Amino acid sequence: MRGFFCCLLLSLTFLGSAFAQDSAPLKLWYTQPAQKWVEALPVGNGRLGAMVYGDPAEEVIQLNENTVWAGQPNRNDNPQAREALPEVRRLIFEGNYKEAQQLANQKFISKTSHGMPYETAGNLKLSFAGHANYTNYHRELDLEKAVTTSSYRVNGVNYKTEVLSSFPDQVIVVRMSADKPGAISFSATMDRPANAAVSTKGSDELILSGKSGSHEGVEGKVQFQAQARVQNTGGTVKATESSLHVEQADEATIYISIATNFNNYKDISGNAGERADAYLQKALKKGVEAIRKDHVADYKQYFDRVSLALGQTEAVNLPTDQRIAQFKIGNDPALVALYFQFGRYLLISASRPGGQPANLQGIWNDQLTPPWDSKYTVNINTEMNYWPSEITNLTELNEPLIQMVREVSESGRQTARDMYGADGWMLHHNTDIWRINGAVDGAFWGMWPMGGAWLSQHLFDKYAFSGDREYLASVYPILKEASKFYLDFLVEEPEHGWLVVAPSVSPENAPSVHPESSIAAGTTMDNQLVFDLFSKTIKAAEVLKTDEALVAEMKKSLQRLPPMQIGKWGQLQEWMHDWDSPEDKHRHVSHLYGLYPSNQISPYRHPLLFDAARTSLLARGDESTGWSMGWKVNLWARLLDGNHALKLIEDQLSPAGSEGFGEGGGTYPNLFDAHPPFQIDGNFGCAAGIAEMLLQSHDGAVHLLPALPDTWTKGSISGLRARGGFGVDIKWEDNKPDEVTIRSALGGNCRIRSYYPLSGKGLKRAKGANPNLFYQVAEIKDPLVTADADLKSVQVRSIYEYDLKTKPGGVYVVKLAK
Ligand code: FUC
Repeated sequence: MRGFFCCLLLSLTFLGSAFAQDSAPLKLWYTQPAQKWVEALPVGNGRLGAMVYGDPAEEVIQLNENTVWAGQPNRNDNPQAREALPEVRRLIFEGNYKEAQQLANQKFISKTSHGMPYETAGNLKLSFAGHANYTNYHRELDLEKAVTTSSYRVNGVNYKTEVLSSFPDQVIVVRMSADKPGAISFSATMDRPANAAVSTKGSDELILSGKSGSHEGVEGKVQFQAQARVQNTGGTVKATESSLHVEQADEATIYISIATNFNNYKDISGNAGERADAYLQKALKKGVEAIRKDHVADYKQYFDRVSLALGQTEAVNLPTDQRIAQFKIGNDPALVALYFQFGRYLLISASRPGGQPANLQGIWNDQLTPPWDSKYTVNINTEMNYWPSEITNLTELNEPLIQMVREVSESGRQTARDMYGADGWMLHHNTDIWRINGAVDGAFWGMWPMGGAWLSQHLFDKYAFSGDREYLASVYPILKEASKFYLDFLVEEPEHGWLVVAPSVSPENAPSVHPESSIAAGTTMDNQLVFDLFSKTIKAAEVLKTDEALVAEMKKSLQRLPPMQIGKWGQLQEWMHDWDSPEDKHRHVSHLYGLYPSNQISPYRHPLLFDAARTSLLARGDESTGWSMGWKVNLWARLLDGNHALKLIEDQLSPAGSEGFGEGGGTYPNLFDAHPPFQIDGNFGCAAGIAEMLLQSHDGAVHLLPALPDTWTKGSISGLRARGGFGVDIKWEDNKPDEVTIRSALGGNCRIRSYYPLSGKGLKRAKGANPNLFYQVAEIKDPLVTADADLKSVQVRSIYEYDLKTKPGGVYVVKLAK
């Protein structure tokens, strides 16, 4: 076996040098049914999710509906915080971090709930008697259609099952066919780990009804109903009390409709049964053919916007699980392209307008109490879920996130007032479907008042890519009120007189000088977040010509924020004091927020900070949790080091070691990211990072192929988006941009940055500052450098910069100068 494996690897390595044609279908496929949940294949329409096992004899289709959450509308602010705030600050400023943390645990952390879990809706189970021995098995997820198929042969008959989750029709459809009439016989039932009962209606419908669980003293009051109706051609269908029996049908389709009583985070007075029924009746009338056709068209309008080719080797002929197994040691660039597109697939399938944003597991969860409740952790994870949305051309899918931010901005006013005596709104490090804003889990993790600041960045960034003023006006009040919170909450620290956030933490990390307490003031990430929030709010106010007095106040505060600091080993300091240890391997790299997703650290404008950020990231190391590696792909892309970014992709695309909790992330056979266990953020983070290696637009110019790995010599990407309304396609050869197409939606100057000289109609050498307002970069303060800092100096590649005047709707082609 071992010999065979080595042999296979050798041949793959050899073939890798000559790329075959780039026409491998975008499919995940396998030669055996799923045995575990992380082998099953996900489908989703934003609201309804299913994990399809593809088992010929005992099929399981695990179901989700994204409003099935434990509990009911509730709040978890701890108003004792307000009185304790001055004392906690005093303790921090005196250096009594342990006591400060103890006090925060007593007075700030929620005394009620710590957030409700997202729950599975249940399972549809299908039994096919006599199908245990099958041949010719194949199972796949087609990313170009968003349909799973399993096919196999039993007793000379070829069977096929397709599953999809339709957004236009709001149902999941399971369609079974065979190449011989009367060959389809099975029984069907539904179940759930708890709190539900299955019954039948008529001869052909299963109904699973239940109520969500109670948790941490909050009674579960979400009612849900899942209906599964069989429609068969030929044969018969009969019902018992809790199951259906189909005999000798030619074809059978199961329409699955699920709904709850959830109206919004304050209101659960809807009628689950009526809703589920309405979707079902509509779908039945429409029929499976039309549902499938509309589903594929609806899905493709998003998916087809971007294509990526990195070249392919013989490895594309292997099943996906085997490709993952040998990715790190073989040569399979097409798996990177597949993983990138799978990330886009997951966002289209988990986040649709009108629904909930993708949670820690997107919408896919088979448990009642999943890891971290599968809620919204906003000190990195929720934001990471949306990193691909703009650059990979899926801007509409931000809507559920924006709506959630709108809602936590309403609910968080009370938190700002009751806990901190402050104006505006705020959020700590977690929220859930009830839009809780209180501090949870313990002060070490939860004493972080920055959730509002980080989430607000996404609201502005959507504008930065689209230039849509009407949209900006619609979210401006949220930015403004988030800023008002910090205007009230910032406090002068005694050493330098800087305005800082206190109490807070540098997410989930404590310095080695006092490892048991993370509580701090003026952490680097907090400073960067407040800088960005104020800068973006000011920009928005100026675009909208409003709030002059507020703008002036924010500008004043900006001057008083701490600068970034470079510490003794040349690192970017994570804390206000030089506490960093080069041995610290913590998964969070919060102080590097300024490098990515923010743009406060530029290779060309701030070489000292750029070097310091690099020193910090090198010390942190590569291998970590899935999401941490996804972040590091982006960070190495921003450090313009494509080879190191690819090394991180290799680490991330290695088989996940275990299903337990741990720091050793990787990828499961179904391409789901492993924290471990499964957490979807790493999928999204890495997909965004792959795009970031090919195109960047945060640093005053559209940078072509900023971090292309040496081994990706030839390839193409089309449909990426850059700030200021530019669409960008790039073909490259010999690692150089060969042909670049720019589509301008808004017009304006397009400044193009490249490591190689370019030519094209209208292309001029760049002069002075970029006049395009979307490319103005907020000025940061010069960093403070420790006197005896061990500074490293990194050579950054020299660049060519060009200006191209564009018109709205114009298309421009630029080529490598020959
Ligand atoms: C943060 C991370 C953990 C995990 C959790 C959901 O707390 O530190 O690694 O991802 O969120």
